[in-house]
Amino acid sequence: MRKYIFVAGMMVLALSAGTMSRTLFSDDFSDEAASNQLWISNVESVKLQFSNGTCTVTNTDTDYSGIASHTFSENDKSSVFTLSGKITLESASMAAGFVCCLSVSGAAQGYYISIRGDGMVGVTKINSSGSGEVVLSHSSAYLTSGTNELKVSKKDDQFTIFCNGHFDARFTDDDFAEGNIALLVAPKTTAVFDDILMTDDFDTTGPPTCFADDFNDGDLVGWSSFGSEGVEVRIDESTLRITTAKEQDHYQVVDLPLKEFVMRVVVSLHGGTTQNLYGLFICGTPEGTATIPLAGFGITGGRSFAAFSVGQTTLSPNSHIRGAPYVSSTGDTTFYKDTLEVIKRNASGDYFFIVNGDTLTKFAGVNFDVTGAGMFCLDSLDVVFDDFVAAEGTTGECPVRHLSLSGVQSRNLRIGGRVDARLFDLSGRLIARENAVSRADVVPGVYLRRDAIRPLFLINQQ
Ligand SMILES: [Ca+2]
Ligand SMILES: [Ca+2]
Repeated sequence: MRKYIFVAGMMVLALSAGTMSRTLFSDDFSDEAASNQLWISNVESVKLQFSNGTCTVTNTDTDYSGIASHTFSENDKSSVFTLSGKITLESASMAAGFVCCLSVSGAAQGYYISIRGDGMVGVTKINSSGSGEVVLSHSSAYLTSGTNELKVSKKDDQFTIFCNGHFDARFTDDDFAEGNIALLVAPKTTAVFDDILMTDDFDTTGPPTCFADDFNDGDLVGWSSFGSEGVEVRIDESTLRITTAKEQDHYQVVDLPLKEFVMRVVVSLHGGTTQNLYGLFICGTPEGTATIPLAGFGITGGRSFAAFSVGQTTLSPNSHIRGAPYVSSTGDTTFYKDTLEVIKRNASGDYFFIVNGDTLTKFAGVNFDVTGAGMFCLDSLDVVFDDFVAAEGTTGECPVRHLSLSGVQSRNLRIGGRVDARLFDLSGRLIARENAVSRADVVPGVYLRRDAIRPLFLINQQ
């Protein structure tokens, strides 16, 4: 027995030695005088204050982001690294983060990676002339309104961003291989930093391959949504309840790349019309257009179904569907449950729509790469969803997401033509909300246009 334990212990040691990383830099701000020597601000508008084991950085400039940088000696610079830290923002409009691969001779060139109080994540590359190029900017389902951990990992031209330990985004760029680091604060921002850590390893974690939610823990971490404003979406008795009014629709979506997959949900219609569809959908990422490519697999309370792309809906009746509640002659109401499944078995094949174990149809009308999946609900419906899973592969199995991030709200994004005019300036400020805006309404320049799932297009206006 003793021998066995010894051998097992040796194995653990060997394993951990293989994955050991070297710390290139760390500051938990527990020693104020030491921290004071590690960071430097070169502009009057950026002030650092060390207290309570944290570092508060305030940028009073109204137009420019500011940095407090740390300079490495040449030997300590690494082109492979993982940089992380905790950031607390005072308000939703503020933004802060890190600069990596920073060079401060001339303009402060490098990669500016930030999170904003309303859940946006952004990366801007600043070159030696000081001009910026937006690399990405989108909404993360894993940011909270409190303290967030932001992490960026780099190797060669590969960058991965994590929010609170969850994969958020990847980008590639090889302009700046290595450099210094900095704490980044947007204009008019106060941010509290803590536990800054930089190691010399690369985190190879990629996008998730599955997502499951039983809606038992009362929040919607990991979900985003789009559709109409004002839809009632809530956790109700360990289920997700969506109630739409007239002319409202709702799409509850998880950012998940899928090729061959199984998706499933249990759904129960509790009220509303028996004519309108609810069920599962998949979507892609729009390229240069305002419309999110989307395919739905839904049923109605009147026991019909449809597999459809936008604008091509035909309902077919099917008696395997249970549908709307039944009210007996004595006034007792029976609520039914329908299990909906969408299965895609190979990369070029059809999508099978299965209800309560019976394949109702196969659908071939999907001509986009699937980057999101979830549940939808058209207008005038009261629908209860439970036990959602979407998983790459053939098993349809995935651990229920056991995330609990206080303060996370399901983010309400917008779909379709209405998204088109959502223009942001380079610091991420919304400058046009509705589609009433025309190109003539904004001054020439570079803007961001955000779509609902994985935003962002650079628009060069003439
Ligand atoms: Ca600390
Ligand atoms: Ca449940």
